[in-house]
Amino acid sequence: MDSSAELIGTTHPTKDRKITWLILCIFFIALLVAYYYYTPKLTFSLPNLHATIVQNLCSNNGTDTGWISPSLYTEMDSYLQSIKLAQANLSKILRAAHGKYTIDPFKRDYIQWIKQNDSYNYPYSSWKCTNTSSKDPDSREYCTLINIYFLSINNTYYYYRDPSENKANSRDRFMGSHGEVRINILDNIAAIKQFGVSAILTKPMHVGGAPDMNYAHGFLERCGPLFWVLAEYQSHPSYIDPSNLQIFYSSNMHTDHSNNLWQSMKRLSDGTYEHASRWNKVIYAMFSIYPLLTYQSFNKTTLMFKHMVFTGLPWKRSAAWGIYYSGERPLNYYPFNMQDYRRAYLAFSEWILNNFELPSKFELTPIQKRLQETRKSEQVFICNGLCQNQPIGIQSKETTFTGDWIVVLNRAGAGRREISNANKLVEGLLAAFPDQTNPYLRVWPRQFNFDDNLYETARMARSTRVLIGTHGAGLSNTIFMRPGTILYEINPPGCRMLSFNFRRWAEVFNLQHALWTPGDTNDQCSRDASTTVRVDEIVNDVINLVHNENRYRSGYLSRALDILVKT
Ligand SMILES: *[C@@H]1O[C@H](CO)[C@@H](O)[C@H](O)[C@H]1NC(C)=O
Ligand SMILES: *[C@@H]1O[C@H](CO)[C@@H](O)[C@H](O)[C@H]1NC(C)=O
Ligand SMILES: *[C@@H]1O[C@H](CO)[C@@H](O)[C@H](O)[C@H]1NC(C)=O
Ligand SMILES: *[C@@H]1O[C@H](CO)[C@@H](O)[C@H](O)[C@H]1NC(C)=O
Ligand SMILES: *[C@@H]1O[C@H](CO)[C@@H](O)[C@H](O)[C@H]1NC(C)=O
Ligand SMILES: CC(=O)N[C@H]1CO[C@H](CO)[C@@H](O)[C@@H]1O
Repeated sequence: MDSSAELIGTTHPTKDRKITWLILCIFFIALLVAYYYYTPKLTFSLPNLHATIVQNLCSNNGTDTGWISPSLYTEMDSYLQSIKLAQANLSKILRAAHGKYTIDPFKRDYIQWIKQNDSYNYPYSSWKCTNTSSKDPDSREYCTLINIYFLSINNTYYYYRDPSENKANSRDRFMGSHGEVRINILDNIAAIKQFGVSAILTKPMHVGGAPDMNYAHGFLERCGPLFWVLAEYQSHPSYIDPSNLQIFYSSNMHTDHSNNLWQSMKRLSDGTYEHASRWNKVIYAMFSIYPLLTYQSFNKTTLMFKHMVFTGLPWKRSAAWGIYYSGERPLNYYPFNMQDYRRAYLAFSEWILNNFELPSKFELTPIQKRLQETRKSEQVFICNGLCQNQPIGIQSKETTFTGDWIVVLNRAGAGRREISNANKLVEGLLAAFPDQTNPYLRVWPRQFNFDDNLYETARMARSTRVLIGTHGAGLSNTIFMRPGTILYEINPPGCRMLSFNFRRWAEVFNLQHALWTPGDTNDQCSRDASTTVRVDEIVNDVINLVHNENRYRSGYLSRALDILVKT
């Protein structure tokens, strides 16, 4: 039976029914009005877009959950709390705030002087190696050696063997991050005694070769694995305690990168060294609060290293070289599984962001938090080509890297690997994403290039949602982009295969990857050539990718967080 008929009853059926309907209608209208006025509104308002055709990104038809799923938001929050706790008491010399950073003086208590007249009893040496998860013999283990003597006059290391040590277990070769290091075994210390030990280096000393000055190789393939293995060595998988580590470049720094190495290093009056390049200098200050030493730091004296740390060859741990690349890089393996790489580079990038006091990849901006708390999706207006392509709002002269950006990365004027019509591409994107006041996603209003200021670079990349750029070292900065954001790679005609490299990095960094390249497989690839892009194709791709980012966001972030905290 119809329940309304039952309610209405039996007297004066027609008139009563009309009145009842009227009352019900008024009641519902009142409800609607009340709802309209009393529902809390977001305090930012969206522009009035009469007469323009726009796509409203991600209207989820009332099933909004916020910027990401509520459960993930909670998980991310507890991750952030735990990191804060774990790292609260680490001593550091890097200070960052309000868009600037400074490096405090290095600590000096790494060296203990021995007076020649002191009776010094020469302790025995020892060694211990621990296997890593790599199966490659050259990076299978990291080793700690205790009490190693060093004649800096001729750059020779000595292991003073305890008579009780099993000679069959003795070892005189260890793999450093730059190659093999030979340690001479001594059963009689007289050879050292004649010179006399003048100082003891008390901190664990990582022994390695020269840094690679190429940003992609140096930053991703040297520093990345260095972070990874030192964090493992110190048993804190997501950070390094810089008060418990010093770095020493052995004589291999001479041969590692031809003769020009010393140009990138500056010798200070006390024999310690400093990196000349900004990015190396600042990353060094994250690794250690003690000064950088080389085999030329010791004025030809004899010393003892209390702890030396050998970490195996780092490029055997690099995630990049999955295919044999025309003989230039004959490194055709991935010794670890993908999850290990994802975890290692995620931890590396989080560690750098944290050192710079920049927001973690798992931290929402204030405006994203507001969306989260009010359970609204962001709204980004996309002009699909039919609307008047007028930028809305003031054309941003933004130079603070705080929003979320679509960025065209280009080395304008460099003469190699350029996008020749990058300005047209920026204009096309501005027309498609016309709202320059949108607090969620905007187009960086001109071409962008990174420089060697790692702080600014990390800040900008952390705020980039879509990075469009040609194959090159600048794409290394995608390491700072949030999981699920997009690397849009552009390669010159015929150079589709070049993408193997940054495509692989994008996978390692938990990003989405897209590729645009003109021409076909018969074109000769000239990898430094300029590329003229078809703007409408790229703009269309970007519109789709921005939709995808929104759809996949919770999934990517949640996987990344699982990798980081549950392994
Ligand atoms: C940090 O240091 C403070 C003061 O010494 C101490 O109370 C606190 O427990 C330490 N926190 C951690 C996480 O070690
Ligand atoms: C070491 O001791 C000798 C004799 O006691 C003394 O003549 C000499 O000056 C001392 N050397 C140093 C460096 O203190
Ligand atoms: C490390 O692995 C190698 C090769 O699998 C093995 O021979 C060696 O005993 C292992 N060392 C340790 C300390 O587990
Ligand atoms: C370094 O000097 C010591 C002491 O004179 C000598 O025994 C050793 O053979 C030298 N090492 C090299 C590699 O020349
Ligand atoms: C080397 O010489 C410099 C300058 O005299 C001095 O400051 C430094 O302590 C010396 N280092 C060693 C290890 O003797
Ligand atoms: C019921 C409802 O509001 N449906 C809308 C859901 O979103 C799509 C795409 O924005 C609209 O086309 C539907 O009308």
